Amino acid sequence: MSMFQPEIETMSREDIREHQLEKLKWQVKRVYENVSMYRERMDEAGVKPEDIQTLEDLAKLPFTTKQDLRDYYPYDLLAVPKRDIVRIQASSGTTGKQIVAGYTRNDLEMWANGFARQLTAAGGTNKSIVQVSYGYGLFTGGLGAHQGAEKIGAMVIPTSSGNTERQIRFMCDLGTTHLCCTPSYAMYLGETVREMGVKNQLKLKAGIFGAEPWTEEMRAQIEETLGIKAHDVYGLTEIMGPGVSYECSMQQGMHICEDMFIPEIIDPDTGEVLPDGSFGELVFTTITKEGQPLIRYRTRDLCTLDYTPCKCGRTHVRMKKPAGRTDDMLIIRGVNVFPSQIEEVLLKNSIEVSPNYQILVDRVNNTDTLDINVELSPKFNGNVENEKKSLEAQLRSTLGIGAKVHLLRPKSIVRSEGKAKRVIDNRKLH
Ligand code: DLL
Repeated sequence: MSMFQPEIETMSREDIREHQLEKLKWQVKRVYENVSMYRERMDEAGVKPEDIQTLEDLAKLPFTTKQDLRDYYPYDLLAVPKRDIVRIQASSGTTGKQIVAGYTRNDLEMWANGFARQLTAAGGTNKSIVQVSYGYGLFTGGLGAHQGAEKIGAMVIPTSSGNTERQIRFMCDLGTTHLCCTPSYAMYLGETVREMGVKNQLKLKAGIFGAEPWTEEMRAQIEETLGIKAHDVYGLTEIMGPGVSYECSMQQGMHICEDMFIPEIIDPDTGEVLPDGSFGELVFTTITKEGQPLIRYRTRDLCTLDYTPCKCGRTHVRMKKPAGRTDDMLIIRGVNVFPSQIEEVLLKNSIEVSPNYQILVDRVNNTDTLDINVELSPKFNGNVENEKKSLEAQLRSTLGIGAKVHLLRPKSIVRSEGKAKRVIDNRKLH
Protein backbone atom coordinates (compact mmCIF):
# COMPACT_ATOMS: atom_id res chain seq x y z
CA MET A 1 0.00 0.00 0.00
CA SER A 2 1.90 3.01 -1.14
CA MET A 3 1.92 6.34 0.59
CA PHE A 4 2.93 9.78 -0.62
CA GLN A 5 4.74 10.78 2.60
CA PRO A 6 5.14 7.51 4.54
CA GLU A 7 7.41 9.12 7.15
CA ILE A 8 4.57 11.50 8.06
CA GLU A 9 1.61 9.22 7.42
CA THR A 10 2.93 6.52 9.77
CA MET A 11 4.39 8.66 12.59
CA SER A 12 3.92 7.17 16.05
CA ARG A 13 1.18 8.72 18.18
CA GLU A 14 3.87 10.03 20.49
CA ASP A 15 5.66 11.77 17.64
CA ILE A 16 2.40 13.18 16.30
CA ARG A 17 1.59 14.67 19.69
CA GLU A 18 5.06 16.10 20.11
CA HIS A 19 4.93 17.66 16.64
CA GLN A 20 1.43 19.02 17.28
CA LEU A 21 2.40 20.64 20.56
CA GLU A 22 5.44 22.31 19.05
CA LYS A 23 3.45 23.64 16.09
CA LEU A 24 0.53 24.68 18.28
CA LYS A 25 2.79 26.82 20.48
CA TRP A 26 4.29 28.40 17.37
CA GLN A 27 0.87 29.10 15.87
CA VAL A 28 -0.72 30.53 19.03
CA LYS A 29 2.20 32.92 19.44
CA ARG A 30 1.89 34.02 15.80
CA VAL A 31 -1.83 34.69 15.93
CA TYR A 32 -1.47 36.52 19.24
CA GLU A 33 1.15 38.77 17.73
CA ASN A 34 -0.35 39.24 14.27
CA VAL A 35 -4.15 38.91 14.39
CA SER A 36 -5.99 41.48 16.49
CA MET A 37 -9.11 39.34 16.85
CA TYR A 38 -7.13 36.53 18.48
CA ARG A 39 -5.17 38.89 20.70
CA GLU A 40 -8.39 40.52 21.96
CA ARG A 41 -10.19 37.20 22.49
CA MET A 42 -7.26 35.67 24.32
CA ASP A 43 -6.85 38.73 26.50
CA GLU A 44 -10.55 38.59 27.34
CA ALA A 45 -10.24 34.91 28.23
CA GLY A 46 -7.10 35.64 30.25
CA VAL A 47 -4.90 33.26 28.20
CA LYS A 48 -1.40 34.11 27.05
CA PRO A 49 0.58 32.15 24.45
CA GLU A 50 2.87 30.91 27.27
CA ASP A 51 -0.13 29.23 28.92
CA ILE A 52 -0.16 26.64 26.14
CA GLN A 53 2.15 23.99 27.56
CA THR A 54 0.31 20.76 26.70
CA LEU A 55 -2.10 19.70 23.98
CA GLU A 56 -4.89 19.69 26.56
CA ASP A 57 -4.31 23.43 27.04
CA LEU A 58 -5.89 23.90 23.61
CA ALA A 59 -9.26 23.82 25.38
CA LYS A 60 -8.36 27.14 27.07
CA LEU A 61 -8.42 28.93 23.73
CA PRO A 62 -11.54 30.58 22.30
CA PHE A 63 -13.39 29.10 19.33
CA THR A 64 -13.50 30.64 15.87
CA THR A 65 -16.76 30.56 13.90
CA LYS A 66 -17.90 31.21 10.36
CA GLN A 67 -19.40 34.48 11.60
CA ASP A 68 -15.89 35.61 12.58
CA LEU A 69 -14.76 35.04 8.99
CA ARG A 70 -17.66 37.20 7.84
CA ASP A 71 -17.00 39.91 10.43
CA TYR A 72 -13.28 40.11 9.68
CA TYR A 73 -13.71 39.78 5.90
CA PRO A 74 -11.61 40.00 3.81
CA TYR A 75 -8.12 40.43 5.26
CA ASP A 76 -8.34 40.96 9.01
CA LEU A 77 -7.61 37.37 9.96
CA LEU A 78 -4.39 37.19 7.96
CA ALA A 79 -1.30 36.45 10.02
CA VAL A 80 1.10 37.51 7.25
CA PRO A 81 1.46 40.69 5.18
CA LYS A 82 -0.91 40.70 2.21
CA ARG A 83 2.01 40.49 -0.23
CA ASP A 84 2.75 36.96 1.02
CA ILE A 85 -0.68 35.72 -0.02
CA VAL A 86 -0.59 34.08 -3.43
CA ARG A 87 -4.16 32.73 -3.71
CA ILE A 88 -7.67 33.50 -2.52
CA GLN A 89 -10.38 30.83 -2.39
CA ALA A 90 -13.94 31.50 -1.33
CA SER A 91 -16.82 29.54 0.04
CA SER A 92 -19.33 28.20 -2.42
CA GLY A 93 -22.07 29.24 -0.02
CA THR A 94 -24.79 31.33 -1.58
CA THR A 95 -26.38 32.46 1.67
CA GLY A 96 -24.98 35.16 3.87
CA LYS A 97 -21.90 37.27 3.35
CA GLN A 98 -18.92 35.86 1.47
CA ILE A 99 -16.00 34.40 3.31
CA VAL A 100 -12.52 34.11 1.87
CA ALA A 101 -9.36 32.21 2.70
CA GLY A 102 -5.88 33.47 1.80
CA TYR A 103 -3.04 31.02 1.11
CA THR A 104 0.71 31.59 1.11
CA ARG A 105 2.95 29.65 -1.27
CA ASN A 106 3.77 27.24 1.53
CA ASP A 107 0.08 26.80 2.39
CA LEU A 108 -0.56 25.74 -1.21
CA GLU A 109 2.31 23.24 -0.97
CA MET A 110 0.82 21.70 2.17
CA TRP A 111 -2.59 21.53 0.58
CA ALA A 112 -1.15 19.83 -2.50
CA ASN A 113 0.52 17.31 -0.18
CA GLY A 114 -2.84 16.56 1.44
CA PHE A 115 -4.49 15.75 -1.86
CA ALA A 116 -1.38 13.91 -3.10
CA ARG A 117 -1.69 11.63 -0.04
CA GLN A 118 -5.27 10.95 -1.08
CA LEU A 119 -4.43 10.19 -4.69
CA THR A 120 -1.57 7.89 -3.69
CA ALA A 121 -3.87 6.11 -1.24
CA ALA A 122 -6.22 5.57 -4.20
CA GLY A 123 -3.42 3.93 -6.22
CA GLY A 124 -2.39 7.12 -8.04
CA THR A 125 1.19 7.40 -9.39
CA ASN A 126 3.05 9.46 -11.97
CA LYS A 127 1.56 7.14 -14.60
CA SER A 128 -2.00 7.98 -13.62
CA ILE A 129 -4.36 10.09 -15.70
CA VAL A 130 -6.45 12.22 -13.39
CA GLN A 131 -9.62 13.90 -14.62
CA VAL A 132 -10.67 16.74 -12.38
CA SER A 133 -14.41 17.23 -12.76
CA TYR A 134 -14.82 19.38 -9.66
CA GLY A 135 -15.58 22.98 -10.54
CA TYR A 136 -12.50 25.19 -10.95
CA GLY A 137 -12.48 28.67 -9.51
CA LEU A 138 -13.18 30.02 -6.07
CA PHE A 139 -14.51 26.60 -5.02
CA THR A 140 -11.54 24.61 -3.69
CA GLY A 141 -12.46 21.32 -5.41
CA GLY A 142 -10.98 21.92 -8.87
CA LEU A 143 -7.70 23.60 -8.02
CA GLY A 144 -7.22 21.47 -4.90
CA ALA A 145 -7.42 18.20 -6.79
CA HIS A 146 -5.38 19.67 -9.64
CA GLN A 147 -2.44 20.67 -7.44
CA GLY A 148 -2.43 17.28 -5.72
CA ALA A 149 -2.41 15.43 -9.04
CA GLU A 150 0.45 17.57 -10.36
CA LYS A 151 2.33 16.94 -7.14
CA ILE A 152 2.44 13.19 -7.79
CA GLY A 153 3.39 13.84 -11.41
CA ALA A 154 0.17 12.46 -12.87
CA MET A 155 -1.28 13.68 -16.16
CA VAL A 156 -4.11 16.07 -15.29
CA ILE A 157 -7.21 16.62 -17.41
CA PRO A 158 -8.80 19.79 -16.01
CA THR A 159 -12.30 19.37 -17.43
CA SER A 160 -14.00 21.15 -14.51
CA SER A 161 -17.64 20.20 -14.05
CA GLY A 162 -20.40 20.11 -16.64
CA ASN A 163 -20.68 18.99 -20.27
CA THR A 164 -21.27 15.44 -19.12
CA GLU A 165 -21.08 13.59 -22.43
CA ARG A 166 -17.82 15.28 -23.31
CA GLN A 167 -16.44 14.32 -19.90
CA ILE A 168 -17.18 10.71 -20.69
CA ARG A 169 -15.71 10.92 -24.20
CA PHE A 170 -12.49 12.25 -22.67
CA MET A 171 -12.47 9.45 -20.12
CA CYS A 172 -12.70 6.88 -22.90
CA ASP A 173 -10.34 8.58 -25.39
CA LEU A 174 -7.64 9.71 -22.97
CA GLY A 175 -7.76 6.68 -20.71
CA THR A 176 -8.61 8.44 -17.45
CA THR A 177 -7.62 6.28 -14.47
CA HIS A 178 -8.75 8.55 -11.62
CA LEU A 179 -11.87 10.66 -11.49
CA CYS A 180 -12.33 13.53 -9.02
CA CYS A 181 -15.80 15.07 -8.60
CA THR A 182 -18.71 15.30 -6.18
CA PRO A 183 -20.47 12.00 -5.42
CA SER A 184 -23.71 13.33 -6.88
CA TYR A 185 -21.90 14.17 -10.12
CA ALA A 186 -20.27 10.72 -10.08
CA MET A 187 -23.78 9.23 -9.92
CA TYR A 188 -24.85 11.34 -12.87
CA LEU A 189 -21.72 10.40 -14.82
CA GLY A 190 -22.40 6.74 -14.03
CA GLU A 191 -25.96 7.02 -15.25
CA THR A 192 -24.78 8.65 -18.48
CA VAL A 193 -22.03 6.04 -19.01
CA ARG A 194 -24.74 3.42 -18.81
CA GLU A 195 -26.92 5.26 -21.33
CA MET A 196 -23.99 5.76 -23.73
CA GLY A 197 -23.10 2.06 -23.32
CA VAL A 198 -19.39 2.80 -22.97
CA LYS A 199 -18.51 1.20 -19.63
CA ASN A 200 -16.21 -1.30 -21.36
CA GLN A 201 -14.20 1.56 -22.91
CA LEU A 202 -13.37 3.07 -19.51
CA LYS A 203 -9.92 2.64 -17.94
CA LEU A 204 -11.04 4.07 -14.60
CA LYS A 205 -9.59 2.52 -11.45
CA ALA A 206 -10.61 4.83 -8.66
CA GLY A 207 -12.57 7.94 -7.87
CA ILE A 208 -12.10 10.62 -5.22
CA PHE A 209 -15.41 12.04 -4.22
CA GLY A 210 -16.32 14.61 -1.60
CA ALA A 211 -17.63 18.12 -0.87
CA GLU A 212 -21.04 16.83 0.21
CA PRO A 213 -22.46 14.03 2.34
CA TRP A 214 -22.94 10.66 0.66
CA THR A 215 -23.91 7.25 1.87
CA GLU A 216 -22.55 3.71 1.59
CA GLU A 217 -25.44 2.92 -0.75
CA MET A 218 -24.34 5.70 -3.09
CA ARG A 219 -20.79 4.40 -2.87
CA ALA A 220 -21.92 0.91 -3.90
CA GLN A 221 -23.89 2.32 -6.81
CA ILE A 222 -21.00 4.51 -8.07
CA GLU A 223 -18.51 1.66 -7.75
CA GLU A 224 -20.82 -0.55 -9.76
CA THR A 225 -21.74 1.84 -12.57
CA LEU A 226 -18.21 3.14 -13.10
CA GLY A 227 -16.34 -0.08 -12.21
CA ILE A 228 -14.07 1.65 -9.68
CA LYS A 229 -13.12 1.92 -6.04
CA ALA A 230 -14.70 5.09 -4.63
CA HIS A 231 -12.79 7.05 -1.97
CA ASP A 232 -14.28 9.71 0.27
CA VAL A 233 -12.38 12.99 0.67
CA TYR A 234 -13.17 15.87 3.01
CA GLY A 235 -12.23 19.50 3.26
CA LEU A 236 -13.65 22.97 3.72
CA THR A 237 -12.71 26.34 2.29
CA GLU A 238 -11.93 27.87 5.68
CA ILE A 239 -9.40 25.19 6.70
CA MET A 240 -8.12 23.83 3.39
CA GLY A 241 -9.92 22.41 0.36
CA PRO A 242 -10.07 18.68 -0.38
CA GLY A 243 -7.38 16.70 1.46
CA VAL A 244 -7.96 17.84 5.05
CA SER A 245 -8.80 14.17 5.43
CA TYR A 246 -8.79 11.30 2.96
CA GLU A 247 -9.82 7.72 2.72
CA CYS A 248 -7.37 4.84 2.25
CA SER A 249 -8.22 1.56 0.56
CA MET A 250 -9.80 0.23 3.79
CA GLN A 251 -12.69 2.69 3.24
CA GLN A 252 -13.26 2.93 6.99
CA GLY A 253 -13.17 6.67 7.58
CA MET A 254 -10.89 9.47 6.44
CA HIS A 255 -7.37 9.97 7.83
CA ILE A 256 -7.01 13.57 9.00
CA CYS A 257 -3.64 15.15 8.09
CA GLU A 258 -2.68 15.43 11.76
CA ASP A 259 0.66 17.01 10.99
CA MET A 260 -1.33 20.04 9.72
CA PHE A 261 -4.45 20.04 11.89
CA ILE A 262 -5.48 19.21 15.44
CA PRO A 263 -9.05 17.89 15.46
CA GLU A 264 -11.38 17.94 18.47
CA ILE A 265 -14.97 16.80 18.97
CA ILE A 266 -17.11 19.11 21.07
CA ASP A 267 -20.65 19.23 22.32
CA PRO A 268 -22.23 21.76 19.92
CA ASP A 269 -24.47 23.15 22.65
CA THR A 270 -21.98 23.60 25.49
CA GLY A 271 -18.65 23.78 23.63
CA GLU A 272 -17.23 21.17 25.99
CA VAL A 273 -14.56 18.81 24.58
CA LEU A 274 -15.96 15.27 24.41
CA PRO A 275 -14.03 12.07 25.17
CA ASP A 276 -12.50 9.98 22.35
CA GLY A 277 -15.07 8.18 20.27
CA SER A 278 -17.94 10.58 21.05
CA PHE A 279 -20.26 11.95 18.41
CA GLY A 280 -20.28 15.74 18.15
CA GLU A 281 -19.11 18.79 16.26
CA LEU A 282 -15.74 18.63 14.57
CA VAL A 283 -13.33 21.45 15.41
CA PHE A 284 -9.97 22.12 13.74
CA THR A 285 -6.89 24.10 14.70
CA THR A 286 -4.58 24.72 11.76
CA ILE A 287 -1.06 24.30 13.14
CA THR A 288 0.98 24.82 9.97
CA LYS A 289 -1.14 27.30 8.03
CA GLU A 290 0.66 30.60 7.54
CA GLY A 291 -1.80 32.85 5.67
CA GLN A 292 -5.08 32.60 7.53
CA PRO A 293 -4.56 30.29 10.50
CA LEU A 294 -7.65 29.37 12.50
CA ILE A 295 -7.75 28.37 16.14
CA ARG A 296 -10.47 25.90 17.18
CA TYR A 297 -12.60 26.49 14.12
CA ARG A 298 -16.12 25.12 14.51
CA THR A 299 -16.89 23.26 11.27
CA ARG A 300 -20.54 22.56 12.17
CA ASP A 301 -19.98 19.04 10.76
CA LEU A 302 -21.12 16.26 13.07
CA CYS A 303 -19.02 13.09 13.27
CA THR A 304 -16.83 10.87 15.45
CA LEU A 305 -13.06 10.36 15.51
CA ASP A 306 -11.55 6.89 15.48
CA TYR A 307 -8.09 6.51 17.03
CA THR A 308 -7.92 2.71 16.62
CA PRO A 309 -5.11 1.52 14.31
CA CYS A 310 -5.99 1.29 10.63
CA LYS A 311 -4.95 -1.81 8.68
CA CYS A 312 -3.37 0.37 5.99
CA GLY A 313 -0.57 1.31 8.41
CA ARG A 314 -1.38 5.01 8.51
CA THR A 315 -1.49 6.34 12.06
CA HIS A 316 -3.40 9.56 11.55
CA VAL A 317 -6.80 9.55 13.22
CA ARG A 318 -9.83 8.78 11.05
CA MET A 319 -13.02 10.81 10.99
CA LYS A 320 -16.22 9.00 10.22
CA LYS A 321 -18.36 10.32 7.39
CA PRO A 322 -20.02 13.50 8.62
CA ALA A 323 -23.60 12.59 9.54
CA GLY A 324 -24.95 16.06 8.90
CA ARG A 325 -24.27 19.60 10.00
CA THR A 326 -25.46 21.44 13.06
CA ASP A 327 -26.98 23.99 10.70
CA ASP A 328 -28.80 21.69 8.29
CA MET A 329 -31.31 20.66 10.89
CA LEU A 330 -34.81 21.71 9.85
CA ILE A 331 -37.41 22.56 12.42
CA ILE A 332 -40.72 21.45 10.98
CA ARG A 333 -43.84 21.90 13.07
CA GLY A 334 -41.55 22.15 16.07
CA VAL A 335 -39.82 18.83 15.38
CA ASN A 336 -36.11 18.58 14.58
CA VAL A 337 -35.57 16.89 11.23
CA PHE A 338 -32.21 16.09 9.64
CA PRO A 339 -32.22 15.60 5.86
CA SER A 340 -29.99 12.55 6.42
CA GLN A 341 -32.87 10.82 8.24
CA ILE A 342 -35.05 11.21 5.15
CA GLU A 343 -32.27 10.01 2.89
CA GLU A 344 -31.80 6.91 5.04
CA VAL A 345 -35.45 5.95 4.66
CA LEU A 346 -35.29 6.43 0.90
CA LEU A 347 -32.11 4.41 0.58
CA LYS A 348 -33.58 1.54 2.58
CA ASN A 349 -36.08 1.34 -0.25
CA SER A 350 -33.51 1.47 -3.02
CA ILE A 351 -35.14 -1.30 -5.04
CA GLU A 352 -38.27 0.81 -5.46
CA VAL A 353 -36.92 4.37 -5.50
CA SER A 354 -33.70 5.96 -6.77
CA PRO A 355 -31.41 8.16 -4.65
CA ASN A 356 -32.56 11.22 -6.61
CA TYR A 357 -34.80 13.23 -4.35
CA GLN A 358 -35.72 16.69 -3.13
CA ILE A 359 -37.04 17.85 0.21
CA LEU A 360 -39.47 20.76 -0.04
CA VAL A 361 -40.45 22.70 3.04
CA ASP A 362 -43.02 25.46 3.01
CA ARG A 363 -45.60 27.18 5.17
CA VAL A 364 -49.28 27.08 4.21
CA ASN A 365 -51.93 28.67 6.44
CA ASN A 366 -49.34 29.11 9.18
CA THR A 367 -48.50 25.41 9.18
CA ASP A 368 -45.20 23.94 8.00
CA THR A 369 -45.46 21.47 5.15
CA LEU A 370 -42.97 18.76 4.22
CA ASP A 371 -43.03 17.26 0.74
CA ILE A 372 -40.57 14.77 -0.66
CA ASN A 373 -40.12 14.31 -4.38
CA VAL A 374 -38.39 11.08 -5.23
CA GLU A 375 -37.88 9.24 -8.49
CA LEU A 376 -39.06 5.68 -8.90
CA SER A 377 -36.24 3.35 -9.78
CA PRO A 378 -36.17 2.46 -13.50
CA LYS A 379 -36.89 -1.18 -12.56
CA PHE A 380 -39.95 -0.42 -10.42
CA ASN A 381 -42.98 -2.46 -11.39
CA GLY A 382 -45.12 -2.38 -8.23
CA ASN A 383 -48.18 -0.38 -7.28
CA VAL A 384 -47.34 3.33 -7.04
CA GLU A 385 -50.06 4.15 -4.51
CA ASN A 386 -48.96 1.36 -2.15
CA GLU A 387 -45.33 2.40 -2.45
CA LYS A 388 -46.21 5.98 -1.59
CA LYS A 389 -48.18 4.87 1.50
CA SER A 390 -45.36 2.60 2.63
CA LEU A 391 -42.75 5.39 2.34
CA GLU A 392 -45.01 7.85 4.15
CA ALA A 393 -45.50 5.40 7.01
CA GLN A 394 -41.74 4.76 7.31
CA LEU A 395 -41.04 8.49 7.26
CA ARG A 396 -43.62 9.19 9.93
CA SER A 397 -42.12 6.60 12.24
CA THR A 398 -38.53 7.82 11.65
CA LEU A 399 -39.18 11.56 11.80
CA GLY A 400 -42.10 11.71 14.19
CA ILE A 401 -44.04 13.92 11.79
CA GLY A 402 -45.93 13.31 8.57
CA ALA A 403 -44.49 13.99 5.11
CA LYS A 404 -46.13 13.86 1.71
CA VAL A 405 -44.30 11.68 -0.79
CA HIS A 406 -44.50 12.33 -4.53
CA LEU A 407 -43.21 9.50 -6.68
CA LEU A 408 -41.83 10.79 -9.96
CA ARG A 409 -40.79 9.16 -13.21
CA PRO A 410 -37.07 8.30 -13.54
CA LYS A 411 -34.93 11.26 -14.63
CA SER A 412 -37.44 13.94 -13.70
CA ILE A 413 -35.28 15.56 -11.02
CA VAL A 414 -32.50 17.70 -12.41
CA ARG A 415 -29.04 16.14 -11.92
CA SER A 416 -26.22 17.90 -10.12
CA GLU A 417 -22.81 18.66 -11.62
CA GLY A 418 -21.45 19.95 -8.32
CA LYS A 419 -22.90 19.84 -4.84
CA ALA A 420 -26.49 18.58 -4.96
CA LYS A 421 -29.11 20.92 -3.54
CA ARG A 422 -31.57 18.57 -1.91
CA VAL A 423 -33.43 20.84 0.49
CA ILE A 424 -35.59 23.71 -0.69
CA ASP A 425 -36.99 25.62 2.25
CA ASN A 426 -39.43 28.20 0.94
CA ARG A 427 -40.54 29.34 4.39
CA LYS A 428 -37.92 32.08 4.23
CA LEU A 429 -39.78 33.62 1.30
CA HIS A 430 -42.89 34.35 3.37
O1 DLL B 1 -16.53 21.28 -0.23
C1 DLL B 1 -14.12 21.34 -0.17
C2 DLL B 1 -14.06 20.05 -0.89
C3 DLL B 1 -13.95 20.04 -2.27
C4 DLL B 1 -14.07 18.85 -0.19
C5 DLL B 1 -13.86 18.84 -2.94
C6 DLL B 1 -13.97 17.65 -0.84
C7 DLL B 1 -13.87 17.65 -2.22
P1 DLL B 1 -16.80 23.97 1.04
O2 DLL B 1 -17.49 24.30 -0.22
O3 DLL B 1 -16.29 25.06 1.87
O4 DLL B 1 -15.53 23.09 0.74
O5 DLL B 1 -17.78 23.05 1.88
C8 DLL B 1 -17.34 22.45 3.07
O6 DLL B 1 -18.82 20.55 2.74
O7 DLL B 1 -18.02 21.61 6.03
C9 DLL B 1 -18.96 19.66 4.90
O8 DLL B 1 -20.20 20.06 5.44
C10 DLL B 1 -19.14 19.36 3.43
N1 DLL B 1 -18.22 18.28 3.00
C11 DLL B 1 -17.03 18.39 2.41
N2 DLL B 1 -16.52 17.15 2.17
C12 DLL B 1 -17.42 16.26 2.64
C13 DLL B 1 -17.48 14.83 2.70
C14 DLL B 1 -15.52 21.87 0.08
N3 DLL B 1 -16.54 14.06 2.20
C15 DLL B 1 -18.43 21.58 3.65
N4 DLL B 1 -18.57 14.28 3.29
C16 DLL B 1 -17.98 20.82 4.88
C17 DLL B 1 -19.56 15.05 3.80
C18 DLL B 1 -18.50 16.97 3.19
N5 DLL B 1 -19.56 16.37 3.77
